[in-house]
Amino acid sequence: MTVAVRQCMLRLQDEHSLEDYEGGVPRWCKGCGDNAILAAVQRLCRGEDLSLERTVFVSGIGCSSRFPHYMGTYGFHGIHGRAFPIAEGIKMARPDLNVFVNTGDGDCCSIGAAHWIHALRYNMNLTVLLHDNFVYGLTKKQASPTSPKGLRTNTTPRGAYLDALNPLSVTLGVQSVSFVAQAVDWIPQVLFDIVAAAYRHRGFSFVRIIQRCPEFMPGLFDPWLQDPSKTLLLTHEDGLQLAPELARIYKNHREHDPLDIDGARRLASSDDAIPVGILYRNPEVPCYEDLRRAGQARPVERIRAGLEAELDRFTVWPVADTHSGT
Ligand SMILES: Cc1ncc(C[n+]2csc(CCOP(=O)(O)OP(=O)(O)O)c2C)c(N)n1
Ligand code: SF4
Repeated sequence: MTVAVRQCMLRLQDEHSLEDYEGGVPRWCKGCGDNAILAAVQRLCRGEDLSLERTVFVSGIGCSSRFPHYMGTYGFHGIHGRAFPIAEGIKMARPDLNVFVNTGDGDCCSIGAAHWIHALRYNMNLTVLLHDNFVYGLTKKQASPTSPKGLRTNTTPRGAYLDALNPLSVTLGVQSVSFVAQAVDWIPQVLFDIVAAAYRHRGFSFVRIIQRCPEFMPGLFDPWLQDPSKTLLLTHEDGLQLAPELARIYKNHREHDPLDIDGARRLASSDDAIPVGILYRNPEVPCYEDLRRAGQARPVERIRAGLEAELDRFTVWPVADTHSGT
């Protein structure tokens, strides 16, 4: 069913069903963590009753970047590393839209790294999901900036030489950062709660989701799945709140105030248990689209006059022919 037909039908409905947010059938591998992220996002859209025609998912290139195809909303499958500028352009033109970005660790932290830093600085109201599987999945196991030191890949057959880049620490180092969280694909309720908090934050909400790639990194996170004490859940009345069932399993949890940026930086760089929750949130950081009063309609006449003036600069006007007397 096309988006247009679907929209006509939806106008007759009061609210959306989960199926309304489903797009194509996902082609990710069995057990790929991207499936869990998709389920959490579709649940969020349903819970918030987001309108299909006012919601757009933007991605770069990679397995994770196939995300927009699997949503029933609008989407833009961009080019490698360029999801941020595309999303920013959409937000500038249409600040009323719900704009999500899905990006892989290669897409965001390698080829797109410059765009990532500047997007953080601009703090536009975007919900950004970094699907971090520690490897380039689509191109069949090449090292990414988040690959663990020593990882053997097709581009590092003797093992990766460098320490991994930490996306949380990088993000928390940018002056106008406004929301940073970390989730893991294998605790679905917490993943959902974090994605929902990111969506509700007005500003650039950055969620790093540790995502399993069973195809090229099999068993990498088995120790964390088998031993819940290796995951540190961050709770707070203004952050994540744990359901009693989860609190019984994940006993390693502690209070962390999302306003505490020094605490957030310490947690981000800690080598102990994986911190999961909202590390930092500051709703006071201004959004670039507000500073620039984005989305103001420009009258067609003004656009036409501007284009005419620009074209006139390059127009070669015919020179009067003095010999023919014209
Ligand atoms: C300019 C450019 N360079 C390289 C590529 C090849 N390429 C496609 S996807 C990709 C890496 C994807 O890895 P990641 O962003 O981590 O996503 P994943 O596939 O793991 O989800 C690369 C290098 C490309 N498509 N375009
Ligand atoms: S290669 Fe890895 S990241 Fe890509 S779809 Fe398969 S499991 Fe997922």
